[in-house]
Order: sequence, then C-alpha cells, then structure tokens
Amino acid sequence: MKRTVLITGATSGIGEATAKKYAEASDRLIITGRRKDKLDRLAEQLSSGYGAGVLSLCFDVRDKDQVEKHLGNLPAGWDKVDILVNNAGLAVGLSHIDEGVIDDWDRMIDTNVKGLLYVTRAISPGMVSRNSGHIINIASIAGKEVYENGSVYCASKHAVDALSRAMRIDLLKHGIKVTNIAPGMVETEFSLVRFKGDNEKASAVYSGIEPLTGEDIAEAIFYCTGLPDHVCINDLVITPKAQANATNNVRKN
Ligand code: NDP
Ligand code: 8X3
Repeated sequence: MKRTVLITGATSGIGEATAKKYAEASDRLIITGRRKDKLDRLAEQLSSGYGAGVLSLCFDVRDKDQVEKHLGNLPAGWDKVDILVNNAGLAVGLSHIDEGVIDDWDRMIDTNVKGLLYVTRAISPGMVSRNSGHIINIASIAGKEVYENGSVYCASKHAVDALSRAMRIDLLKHGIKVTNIAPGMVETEFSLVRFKGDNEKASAVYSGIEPLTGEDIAEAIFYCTGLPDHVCINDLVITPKAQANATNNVRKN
C-alpha cells in the first residue's frame, strides 16, 4: 500500500535522495524546503520520472506560524502522514565558544531543534489519533560526541538525540515508532552551508575520503521504515568506512 511520507529539507542532500527513494517505491511524498525553484524541480522529477504523487510545501521550519499554516492544515488526501522524516537542518560556522557568532548559533538552534519540534508538534497528533506512524529524526555523530569548534552544532544534535529518545517514550502507547539516525560524513551541501559558500573549504572536508552519499542514508531510512510492524530500530550510527568517529578518520592523500 502506498504510504504518505513527509520529508523536511528535501531540496538537497539526504532529504532529496530520500524523496527519490520513496518515490521509486511508489509512495506519496510531501516535500518541504525554503528554495522554491529546487522544490519545484524535484516535484516535477518525482511525478514525471517516478509517477509519484507529490505535494510540495515551501516554508521555513524556523517560522512556527508557517509550519502551522502548512502542516497544521494539510489538504484532504494528504493529511494522514505515515512517515515523518525530520531532516531539515544545518551547521553554520566553526568557532571556539568565546568567539562564536550568535547569529550562527540562532540559525542552528532554531532550525535543528525548534524547527524539528514545530514540525513534530504539527504532525504527531494525527499519528496519535490513528495509533500509527513512524518518525525518523536525522541527528548526527555530532549528537553522540563533541568536537573542537563545533559546540553549538553538537549541542543542537545532542538535543535531537535526546528528543528521539524522549518522544519514543511519549509515543510508545500510541504505536508510533521513533528512529534516530546519526550519520558521519555525508557529501551534500552541508559543508558548503557550514563554510558559508566557500567551495574550497567545503570540498577539503571530503578530500582523500570516500564519504557517505545522501543515497546511502536514504537507503537506511527506507530500510528502517520497511520492517515488520513489531520491529523498531531505535538508533543507527552510520559512518564511511574511513571514519571511526567525529575526529578519527584516514585519508588517502
Ligand atoms: P543539505 O545542506 O544538502 O540539506 C539540508 C536541507 O535542509 C536542505 O534541503 C535545506 O533546504 C533544508 N533546510 C535548512 N534550513 C532550513 C529551514 N530553516 N527551513 C526549511 N528547510 C531547511 O545537507 P544534508 O542533506 O547533509 O543535511 C540534512 C540533515 O542531515 C541535516 O539535519 C544535517 O544536520 C544532517 N547531517 C548531515 C551530515 C553530513 O555530513 N552531511 C552528517 C550528519 C547529519 P532549503 O535550503 O531549501 O531550505
Ligand atoms: C555532520 C557531521 O561530523 O560534521 O553532522 O558534525 S559532523
């Protein structure tokens, strides 16, 4: 049976690959993001390339009124979300705590933590009323460990990790599964955003390493949501073979 899958941050990287993965399986997609051109292009690809039903919603997850406007009133036929992938997120900047840029901190906390909460608050009541659903939270290895210059991003992903564990308890009696996925290095637009558009710094992150791709993470998400109803994967840490954790990796050159 076709499932309705809502993916936040589907305009690039992990979210985009995940949308394609579900479309390939003939599921129905609600895709979101701020960049309308990218959203429109993806919607077109999903519907003409895969024949998928698509609802595309352009909004900023940091804006709770916009989240409520779009997700609190999903159109008929789209209002029963089976799978929510809380993926929209970002790292902005790298700095020691005493030199941190407060606007960068706000962007990370507002997107990664508050945005995820607003979206979950809008979608989870429907799941509760139907006693079914699956929420996938895209956290990070930065939610398992901390590293120099990454304090606020790491804190925001530790919050996602804690929210995954806590929402699993709250939603347990309603038959809703919660899966936390913690990727290591994935080559997407992530580093370009972290380095504020500096391509050279962004590509250096992946030099000499075969990083994960958005498709690798999409595969894992899809797997977690395809298991028998009584099985719930709680937490997955996924790194490239060349990465042991946030600070130890081997590079070829
Ligand atoms: P990308 O930068 O490629 O994708 C991020 C997505 O989030 C985009 O679609 C972007 O869309 C969306 N987004 C960002 N801010 C907002 C916002 N305020 N409102 C709505 N959408 C927003 O990076 P990834 O695919 O790598 O990142 C996806 C998730 O994976 C993030 O949560 C990230 O923290 C996490 N992650 C990434 C890792 C990596 O190494 N790449 C490793 C571990 C976790 P738009 O700009 O159109 O709004
Ligand atoms: C992204 C992975 O190691 O840059 O969440 O924090 S890392």
